[in-house]
Amino acid sequence: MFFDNERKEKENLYEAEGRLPPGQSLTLKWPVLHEGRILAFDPDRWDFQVRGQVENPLRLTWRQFGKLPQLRVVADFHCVTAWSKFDNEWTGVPFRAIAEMARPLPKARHVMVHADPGYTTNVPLDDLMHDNVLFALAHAPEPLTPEHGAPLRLVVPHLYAWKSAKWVRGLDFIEEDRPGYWEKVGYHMYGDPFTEQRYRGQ
Ligand SMILES: Nc1nc2c(c(=O)[nH]1)N[C@H]1C(S)=C(S)[C@@H](COP(=O)(O)O)O[C@H]1N2
Ligand SMILES: [Mo]
Repeated sequence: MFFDNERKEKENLYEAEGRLPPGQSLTLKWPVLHEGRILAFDPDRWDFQVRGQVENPLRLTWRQFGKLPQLRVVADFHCVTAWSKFDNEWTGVPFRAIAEMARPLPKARHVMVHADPGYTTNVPLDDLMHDNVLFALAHAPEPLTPEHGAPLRLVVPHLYAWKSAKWVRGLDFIEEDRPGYWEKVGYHMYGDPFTEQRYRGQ
């Protein structure tokens, strides 16, 4: 944390610049937030599956996933519980690389993201195609830690962090939007932090 007055000043400045979304506070620490327990990672049993409205459904092993091209993204991270963490450096596999392999059909408009342990979240396909959306393997300078989603987490920087599924295991390309884990209990279907799309009915 910054010292309180110094932090407030920075927050006001960042909000005025349009970088800190309304109602958010800056944190230097990185809180850990999730439901359920962290499963042990077994590289021999782990897989990543892509199904639904795609020409080419996929099942990738950990070894295969590790051979995919990687990129580096620096992005801010906004949690709906009102903290934002700036300048995260992520490296991992771009969503687009997976989409190119799976070849979504024209009728695929949304994606249900599947993650351990039974977590899901829905994101429009167009949003996942942004060039800073990736499956992160590292949060530089460290590899990703288990509590932050290792071995693999989705990162969707422009939406609230509940869309950035930790321990991600696969994607289901779908035609109609459907609510995921938090969306079913009232979180917003889209989750834009800059217009404070926190909960539904807002
Ligand atoms: N698999 C899984 N991913 C998840 C969650 C979860 O409960 N399970 N929680 C989400 C929520 S609500 C937030 S705010 C972020 C928090 O990420 P962090 O713990 O790395 O800060 O993870 C998201 N990804
Ligand atoms: Mo969250």
